[in-house]
Amino acid sequence: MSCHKKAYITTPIYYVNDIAHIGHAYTTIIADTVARYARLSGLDVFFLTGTDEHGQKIEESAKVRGKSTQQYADEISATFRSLWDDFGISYDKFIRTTDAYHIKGVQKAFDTMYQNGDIYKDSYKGHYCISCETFFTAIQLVDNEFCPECGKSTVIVEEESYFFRLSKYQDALLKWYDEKPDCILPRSKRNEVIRFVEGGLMDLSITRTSFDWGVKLPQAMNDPKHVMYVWLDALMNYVTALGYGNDEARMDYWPARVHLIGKDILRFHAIYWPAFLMSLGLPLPRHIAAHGWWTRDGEKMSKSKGNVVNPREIADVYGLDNFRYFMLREVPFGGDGDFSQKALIDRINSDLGNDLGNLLNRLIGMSGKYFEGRVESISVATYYQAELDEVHASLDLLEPFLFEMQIHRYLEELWRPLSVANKSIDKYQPWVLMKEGKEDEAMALNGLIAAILAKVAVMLYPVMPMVCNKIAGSLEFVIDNNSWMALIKERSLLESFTIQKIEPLFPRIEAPLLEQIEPVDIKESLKKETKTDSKSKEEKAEGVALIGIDHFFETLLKIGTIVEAQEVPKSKKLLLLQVDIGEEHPRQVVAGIREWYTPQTLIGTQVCVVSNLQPAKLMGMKSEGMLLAAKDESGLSLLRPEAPKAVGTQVR
Ligand code: ME8
Repeated sequence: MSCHKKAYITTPIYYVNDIAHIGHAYTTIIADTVARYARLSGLDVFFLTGTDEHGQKIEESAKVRGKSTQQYADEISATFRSLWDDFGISYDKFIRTTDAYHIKGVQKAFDTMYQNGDIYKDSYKGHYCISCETFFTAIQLVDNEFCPECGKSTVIVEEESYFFRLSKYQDALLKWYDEKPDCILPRSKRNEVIRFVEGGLMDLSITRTSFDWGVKLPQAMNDPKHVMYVWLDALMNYVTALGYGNDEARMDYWPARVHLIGKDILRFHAIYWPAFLMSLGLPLPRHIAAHGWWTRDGEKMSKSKGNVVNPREIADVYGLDNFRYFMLREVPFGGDGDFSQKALIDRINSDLGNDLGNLLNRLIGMSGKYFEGRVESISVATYYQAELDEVHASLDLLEPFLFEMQIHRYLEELWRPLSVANKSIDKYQPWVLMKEGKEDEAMALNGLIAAILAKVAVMLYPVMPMVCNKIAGSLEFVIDNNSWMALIKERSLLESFTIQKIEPLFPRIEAPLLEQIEPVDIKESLKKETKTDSKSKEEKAEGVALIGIDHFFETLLKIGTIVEAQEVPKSKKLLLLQVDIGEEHPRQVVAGIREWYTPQTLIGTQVCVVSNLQPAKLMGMKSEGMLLAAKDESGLSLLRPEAPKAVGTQVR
């Protein structure tokens, strides 16, 4: 270890009202990358993630699903945790705001703020958005009713409440932004925050009485009808995870090196959180880094559109490391990004396949052909000092990019050494060197390429850990703090070694591997459209397109019998079915029903099949039809004839 400086890195704690999507994965993967780099460089890292489980929104989500709030929170929290585990996220602690130590820590904080004169009781009347768990003033509302953040309807809430003296901290906050210009990253975002604070801060209502699912006030307050505002509860996780209010054992990790968040929650982190910390007498975090928003194929992701990108599905099909690389390389930190398979495939084929994977293949080829796989570095500096200098100049620039969250620039700069390597092969042409009897020069060229690949693998490891370990394995070294010191800081080359042949790392992808949006989501959106209306019949007739009978009969629905069923490997959602609909061969149907049916219970049963649908590919498998099904809160049911019907019978 070069030193034992501490680095505390956090993600937001995610609400348990939904399962993880690409946006959550993005924040977590950035944090994981920073944590991995910090460890590699010898820092003593503590990396925190977790789930945010209190508040009215979650109480309501549980109710809708007919579950107890705790049971519901347990289930969804576990899905986040297992996704991060499956993704190899290197977190040191996973906090849940329903954990007893957290609750105790939040109560301690409330008590301290109260003792410091920063909390007082009053009554509150305001427009409240349950979805955002935020009060708004009348002028902030859209059309006098709707939430300016999410567009949903707000409700008027009048209740007794405790308030935090946020207004008292206005000047201190402005001073902080001024003195620490990189406290908010990217720096452009800092101006937004400053403008907001300069506009004047109102005291903040920090308790609620209208629901129960939250942290109670400390016993000493003797006011049992209040629960704490979910953001006070949630933000405190960053210190309760270190033992604040309990054994305080890990409080020496505080202050955080960086809180990674999305831009949607910047205000809470850049205004409320430092004000709370000042009230508690704790130091302020070094950076609050807010990234931008992901859309899909140019559209906002939403469940009703059925276009939410499932990170597990993408990682399964395209490779986790490739997905990580894509997300971090594709958008400048702070900017919005668009997810499309095309953009992902381009990155894999071009940056990864052509520039990186191919270079390793070339080295394996050259060293195998001329030197039986031996690679020696002794004469590299003799022949290729200029190339080495260029490579090291690039590598020296990298670390600050990473710690300032300019990860796209980090990756961009990291590709320069690869380009030096690829160009050197073209320029010095080892086959010509060999022909001219300059074996020493050719060997040194291989040594140069190997050194560049090794250095790039070390620095790329935080972004693509599995791939880089494979590259290191092929070059017979191990990526750790020692090799980071030697190859990056001390500019060493590799020792002599025999290269290990490995399979190509990035096989070329010719066409999108996923072709269809999950049918379940489409039904979900139809269900929503029909549910939300309290409108008159006329309005309804206008809103829903009526179709003629001929139009309906364009859809050929047929009764089929499932003759074979099996699970689709690596997919939690899909089953692969063969359905006999009275044709010469059964139809192959890939159906997103695995959560509700096992293959054994399906074989021999009848279903209703859309038989004239254009074939689609799902997880690389052809699907030649779709099953009709209905899904509500209690699950999904296939539609079947009431009594058995001959296969191929038309449904009309
Ligand atoms: O806000 N693009 O939790 P949350 C990019 N519990 N990032 C996205 C995204 C998208 N489309 N959608 C979500 C909360 N995110 C609170 C946090 S912290 C003390 C409490 C990411 O489940 C992004 O990081 O709504 C955003 O900040 C976070 O998910 C919000 O997650």
